[in-house]
Amino acid sequence: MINITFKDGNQKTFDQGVTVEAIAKSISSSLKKNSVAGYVNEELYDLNRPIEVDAEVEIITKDDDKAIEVLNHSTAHLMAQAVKRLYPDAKFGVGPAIKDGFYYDIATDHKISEEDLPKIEQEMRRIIKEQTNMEREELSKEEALERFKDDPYKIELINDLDDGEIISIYTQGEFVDLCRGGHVGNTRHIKHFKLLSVAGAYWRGDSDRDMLQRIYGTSWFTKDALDNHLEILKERKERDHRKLGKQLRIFDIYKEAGQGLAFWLPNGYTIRRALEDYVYKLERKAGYQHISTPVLGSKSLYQISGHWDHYRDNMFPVMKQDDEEFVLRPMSCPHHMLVYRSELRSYRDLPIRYAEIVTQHRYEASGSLSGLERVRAMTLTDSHIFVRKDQIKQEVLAAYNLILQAIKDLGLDIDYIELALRDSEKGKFHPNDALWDEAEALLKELLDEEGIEHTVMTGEAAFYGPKIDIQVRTAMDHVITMSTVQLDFLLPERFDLTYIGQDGEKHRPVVIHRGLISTWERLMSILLEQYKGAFPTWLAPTQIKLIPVNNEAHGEYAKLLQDRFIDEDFRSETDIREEKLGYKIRETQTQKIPYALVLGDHEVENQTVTYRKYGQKEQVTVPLEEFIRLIRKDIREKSLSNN
Ligand code: TSB
Ligand code: ZN
Repeated sequence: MINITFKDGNQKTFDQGVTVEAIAKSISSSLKKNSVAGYVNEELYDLNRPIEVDAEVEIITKDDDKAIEVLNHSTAHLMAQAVKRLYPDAKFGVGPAIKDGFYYDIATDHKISEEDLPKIEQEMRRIIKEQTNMEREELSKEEALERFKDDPYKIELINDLDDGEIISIYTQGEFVDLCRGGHVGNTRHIKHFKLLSVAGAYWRGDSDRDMLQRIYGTSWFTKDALDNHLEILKERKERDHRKLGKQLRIFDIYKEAGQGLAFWLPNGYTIRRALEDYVYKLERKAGYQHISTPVLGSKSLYQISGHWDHYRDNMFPVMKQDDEEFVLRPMSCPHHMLVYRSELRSYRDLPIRYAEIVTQHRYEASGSLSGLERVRAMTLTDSHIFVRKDQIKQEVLAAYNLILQAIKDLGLDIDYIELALRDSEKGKFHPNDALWDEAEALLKELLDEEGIEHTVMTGEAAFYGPKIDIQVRTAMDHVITMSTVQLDFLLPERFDLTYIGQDGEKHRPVVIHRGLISTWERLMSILLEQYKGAFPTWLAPTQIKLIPVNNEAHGEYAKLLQDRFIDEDFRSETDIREEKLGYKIRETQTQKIPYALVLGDHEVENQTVTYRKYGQKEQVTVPLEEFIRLIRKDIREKSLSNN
């Protein structure tokens, strides 16, 4: 007999070899039904793994977060078994549970396509019906190497384990897999799953090694939960900026031109220019001065700033010409430091706020590139603000509030605010602890004083100082940084920046780096996803589409309106193609154009327009002048009524 202690302190004795499932059953049949796995002395146990000694047991039920992971991991095994049956040459890499799903990496001569997935699912269902147990066995390293001698990937994984570590394997019918464990014990517990996609994945993420085929899937405890998740995935796909950007002709990326280099197409570039106008105006009102500096900088400039020491991995290599060495700038801060230093500054001059829409280049790993979200050539709504120490808080706050204003004007959702601090990782951060302590304390204080809710992240600071990042969630459920305010005591020192104080002495200013609404590239990815491609009128590339019912009879009126709209600075186009009216109207919907105007006899006679607003069913007829007032108001107020 063994003694089992539960979390609440209750104790019970069982036969040696009792399973989590049996323990659950002894408590209640509903608990048995809901049990998925267990923690036995804090080790994750399969539902059917025998417990041999006295232990503390915590039963994991379907409601626990861990349960969905166990289920998905078990489903990965099930899938591997099915794949092996269908493609007997298959060898397996790793097959973990991931957020809301699982994957398994597979090496087989058969090129797995999306069309194969239903076949694999069918085989999985067959194995579920067979009610196959997932049996655990523990082996020594030698035994394990012998067992998997035909499987080079598993051999490599086994060899990587520490000597003396217990190696567990799982037998599931004819299929054997190397695994730490945490399974539902029998394939019959797996019910509601779907295989989603196939992608290439390098063995161990190393591009010099074999390319395996990775099948993604998802598994749930109820049909409702599965359906709900599939609906979310479908929605996500539709919102994915890479898809929308192509469909709406916003941007494109051409392999021939290079990875991570985005091209702005006419629609995208129109939006970008509207955003540019907006940013310049917003910053002028907030006391910023605009400057423009070169995309190249000398290597020595980046040695002075510290980028060369701490940021080189993100920089493209040096270009040598004559006896000069240049780099493509990854940031503009050094340039702005030079502009500050070019004049004698007095305490009365501060704060000085230099803003620039900065084109810069960063070497980002090819695997991390993702549409417009992470690129290698980018243009940032940047600023460097030079302040006295007594001005830090007020200026950080002003920069932060300006960011909030811009985000509000754009109607964007923030996920959370992050305070990014340094950690002890060598080389990543400048080593002057005193400067770090002061800067970090200041930002913390400010966030607390202002009652700004935030999450603290260590190790995410810039190399020159801590930052407040404004995070958003992408359609693919990644969190990315949109806006940033960064406090920097370092660069002023490295560039020996000074101002003359009231006391007539030289003092050191402090720099605030501010990214207003990210780079145009990342911002566009966020806008596309959050607007689902339907831009508010003030940003829409085409705001108004004019559709004469009959070119001959109504074309002249269309031309009159078109000219009038151009005078009003509205972006309007006339569709005179030989297409059916219904087709033209439908197209304005797929192109997500805010206003579609159908012009017929009635409109010509009465000098009216009949318009249909994007996403609305009904048509409205109003006098021309009233329509013009309506559009002006829509643009001026940056109304979000298309969303
Ligand atoms: C704010 N020197 C500061 C600047 O003064 C700076 O460059 N900070 S940064 O490194 O955090 O970058 C600013 C913003 O650029 C980020 O917050 C992010 O929104 C955007 N960004 C960074 N890397 C990329 C990339 N690879 N692709 C697209 N946008 C990016
Ligand atoms: Zn900067």
